[in-house]
Amino acid sequence: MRKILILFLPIFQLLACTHTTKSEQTSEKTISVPVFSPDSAYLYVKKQVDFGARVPNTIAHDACAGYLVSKLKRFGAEVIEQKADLKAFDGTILKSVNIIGSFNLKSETRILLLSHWDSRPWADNDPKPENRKKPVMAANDGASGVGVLLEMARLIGKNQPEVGVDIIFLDSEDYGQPESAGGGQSSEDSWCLGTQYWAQHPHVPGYQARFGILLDMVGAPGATFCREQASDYYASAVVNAVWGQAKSLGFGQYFKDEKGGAITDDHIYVNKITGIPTIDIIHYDPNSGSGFGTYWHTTHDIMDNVDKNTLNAVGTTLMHVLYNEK
Ligand code: AHN
Ligand code: ZN
Repeated sequence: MRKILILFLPIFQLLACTHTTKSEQTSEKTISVPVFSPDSAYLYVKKQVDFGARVPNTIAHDACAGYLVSKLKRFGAEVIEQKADLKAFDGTILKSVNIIGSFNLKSETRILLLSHWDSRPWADNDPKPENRKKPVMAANDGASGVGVLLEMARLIGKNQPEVGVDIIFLDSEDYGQPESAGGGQSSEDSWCLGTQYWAQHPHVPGYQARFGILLDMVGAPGATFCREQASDYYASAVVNAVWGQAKSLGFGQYFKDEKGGAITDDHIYVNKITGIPTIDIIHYDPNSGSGFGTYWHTTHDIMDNVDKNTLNAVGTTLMHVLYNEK
């Protein structure tokens, strides 16, 4: 019981206050939330895309890893590059690197922020068959979440929240077995290889965090984020806190208080293996064929599909969540 109280009390505290401005009055003191810059986040997304598709075992992938590491270091994070040779469903060995940036290591209270940074090697959902073996530029499906987290890292480095923060850019999420290759249920674990590795070999043995938040496809114009089902199963208090914060900031049109899909994504392995209650903020449109938008896993996942307003809704919401934690 004690453990549960420790885990959830701050989230309830956070739910108890509503705020729309930068400075927030609580019973104890004023909380100042640094202002998220959507322009800056957008540039961080574009910069990744400019390397080309960040498919494991390619030059663009290595170059982008170097960029992400140097950015986190420049923002003042302690950075660990967790390298691993991971075996894909087709036997390919993926030279993977999870990039971990930590702030305020003295704090035992940790918040975990996650996004995958790799690109899918095949645009297997492309309407044109001749495009289906081309890689995905992954502006939204990858770079958008990383761009939001880089902008958060920039702000955290200048003005730390009370809690410690670990940002992980996860590799080899999107090398999952194409549906055309068959495999059924057994292919589920072909996704999220970098996360599976990290959860089994955390950068700090026995690593724990108060909660985790995964960002996946958080840049599309007019994106909708529904309550993803595994997030609600493992971490409904975190979903409530984030969706509540978004609504009070005026971002309710993005964060829909509706049931979403049940999605195999990085948060599943974090929840199952580490026990850290972790949610997925993922664009989900129940009316589109795949649920993830028409550009998903096509050659059209390019910068045209990234909107500063959506990046801002997600980044601003998460800044308020983070700076209200004690
Ligand atoms: C599946 O397609 C099984 N899960 C979605 C995970 C994903 C892929 N997120 C981005 N790309
Ligand atoms: Zn993908």
